Amino acid sequence: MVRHDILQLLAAHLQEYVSGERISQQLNVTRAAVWKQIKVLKEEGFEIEGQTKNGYRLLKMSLSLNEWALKQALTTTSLGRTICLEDELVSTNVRAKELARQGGVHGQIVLAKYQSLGQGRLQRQWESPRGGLWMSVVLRPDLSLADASKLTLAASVAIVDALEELFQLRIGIKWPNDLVFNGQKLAGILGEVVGEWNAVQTLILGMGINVNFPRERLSAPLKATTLYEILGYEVDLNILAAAILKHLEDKLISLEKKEFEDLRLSWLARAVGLGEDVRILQGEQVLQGVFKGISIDGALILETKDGEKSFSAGEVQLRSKMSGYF
Ligand code: BT5
Repeated sequence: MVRHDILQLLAAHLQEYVSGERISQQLNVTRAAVWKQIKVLKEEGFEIEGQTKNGYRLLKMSLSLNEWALKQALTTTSLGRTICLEDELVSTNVRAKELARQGGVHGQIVLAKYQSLGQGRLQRQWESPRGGLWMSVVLRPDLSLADASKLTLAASVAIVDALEELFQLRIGIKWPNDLVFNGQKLAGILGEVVGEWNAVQTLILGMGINVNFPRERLSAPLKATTLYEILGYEVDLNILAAAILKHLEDKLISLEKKEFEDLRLSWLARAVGLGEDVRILQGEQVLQGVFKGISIDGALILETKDGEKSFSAGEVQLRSKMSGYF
């Protein structure tokens, strides 16, 4: 893609002028075509100065999603090596499922700058304004069905690790996979199996993180926050996506080697409400007990007055005291 080639050239000479003539000769396109692509890059958020005499100078990379910038940031071997980035999609999970059915490769990712109908679990909606990281990964892991369910836990920990690594933030995990900061939801995960439940070959892991936008872009009743609210500045979505994918890939490799203990411990270290009195909603039923931990297969362990019980994700909802049990 000519636009990416121009970017490559400018980035190789960051802060320096590269003449329009040189770009057009090197890439074998007209000066007018160069000018047109530079204009698009500026619209995408790249700060590029243009001078008739000296040419173009890249002053600052864009913070918004860009395929070329994401590829530069990636340090993975399988995840994110094939990228589908759209300006707008109904839902990245929906597109990822389509791609998976058409034979999409393991590790392929789907991103959208805006989702018109982002999905949460159980037919709930996920609000997805511009500036967020809305990403789905197509996974064809070498895992059994039971182990595949651990991938949503792996995704939670991967996001938490990436946020800590990049911004020294400590994010809590509310079982099974809500990421929260001061009791407000920052990110959510939607894992879906493509095809038959008893023959998992493909899993779609959708991750939604509220990043570069103010809280007001989300509807008022939500107990939600954004990274922008927490940090007070905007961050590079490409670097964030790449960091998450790297952490996720490492965890996936451990799971494929049947190593779950590290993941379970990392998850527990961040768990909200651990050791506390919680309520579990199972349809209409409410159970009370102490949140003891998670089992080897990722189920929540509750100590009730009738003894220990375990619940798998999807089946129940957790309500902690901190969130006023709701
Ligand atoms: C989730 O569902 O938390 C999973 C969200 C997954 C979203 C990603 S984005 C990329 C990929 N493509 C998709 O279409 N989806 C995935 P759940 O636990 O059911 O939470 C949904 C509930 O969170 C909603 O009912 C709202 O109450 C609340 N909510 C909706 N949008 C939110 C937002 N942006 N931030 C915080 N809370 C939100």
